[in-house]
Amino acid sequence: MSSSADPIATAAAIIGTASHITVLTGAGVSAESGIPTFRDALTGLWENYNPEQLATPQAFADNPELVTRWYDERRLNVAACKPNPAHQALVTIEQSTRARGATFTLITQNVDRLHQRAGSTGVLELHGSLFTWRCTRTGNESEFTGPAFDRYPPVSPAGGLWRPGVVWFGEMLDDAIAAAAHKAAESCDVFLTVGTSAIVYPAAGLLPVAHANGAATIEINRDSTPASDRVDIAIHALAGSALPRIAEAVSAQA
Ligand code: BV8
Repeated sequence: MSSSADPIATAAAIIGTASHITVLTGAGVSAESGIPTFRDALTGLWENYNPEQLATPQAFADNPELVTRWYDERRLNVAACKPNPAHQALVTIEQSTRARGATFTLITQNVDRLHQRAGSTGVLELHGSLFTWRCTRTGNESEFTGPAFDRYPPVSPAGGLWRPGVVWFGEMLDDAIAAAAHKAAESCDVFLTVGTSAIVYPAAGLLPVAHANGAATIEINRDSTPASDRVDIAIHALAGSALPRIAEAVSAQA
């Protein structure tokens, strides 16, 4: 079902009266902050690599220097970027949802922490974060928000290697985070997906869970995706323009 009326107004009316809205974001929500999406062609040193070949345990085992250098460069790049109007609009929607006593859950596939820097709270990071690194020997995690490591691969105090605290392809998601995300998908009455190609699982399986439980489903994405013809409202637009319009309309309803 796609609304013939203005889909932004229709989406805002649905969001503004939700009792539990669950949002899933992907790399497209950070694109207007200057962060390349996951499947955009990589530039520079990485133009000869497919990110899905770098984001695996095997790649790290085969070439820990290359993989840790790639992740540390991404960490420094995103640290220099700023949240964009899409991130800020989601904070506005979160705050107005909570102000009327309704529930709001934000799930992200992104590893850039821009939602948190914009003011989102309780963010479920399905795929971890570029700022958390884990010792391969002890499993201990540490936050790194400073300058680049002084060598690659970085060595941990325990004599292991620091690996990025992200979920690689072929790795399981954190059980508690995956369970919380699944619960938020199955218990919401509105599911909004923003800026994701909807091809990475289990993240892409959340929208069908919400739909199966009767939630109204809304997609905001620049391009069409495998989810586009299954949602109630498909808005093909940039997140940085569609979300602020929705947030403004939702706030006007309050
Ligand atoms: C798992 C962290 C159980 C790392 C990421 C074979 C063997 C093993 C597993 C599999 C297999 N075949 C399939 C699988 C499952 C696999 C999977 O789904 N693969 C896909 C490619 C088919 N999943 C897994 O492996 C998961 N684990 O299944 O464990 C298991 C275990 C062992 C064996 C079997 C199963 C783990 C998945 C997590 C991988 N880690 N990231 C890192 O960041 O380096 S996923 C990676 O893709 C990023 O996190 C990214 O967020 C995510 C999804 O991508 P998107 O966010 O959607 O970004 P993308 O670029 O694709 O799309 C952006 C969209 O935005 C576009 O549509 C574009 O149009 C739009 N856009 C652009 N600009 C804008 C915009 N929209 C609006 N406004 C804009 N301005």
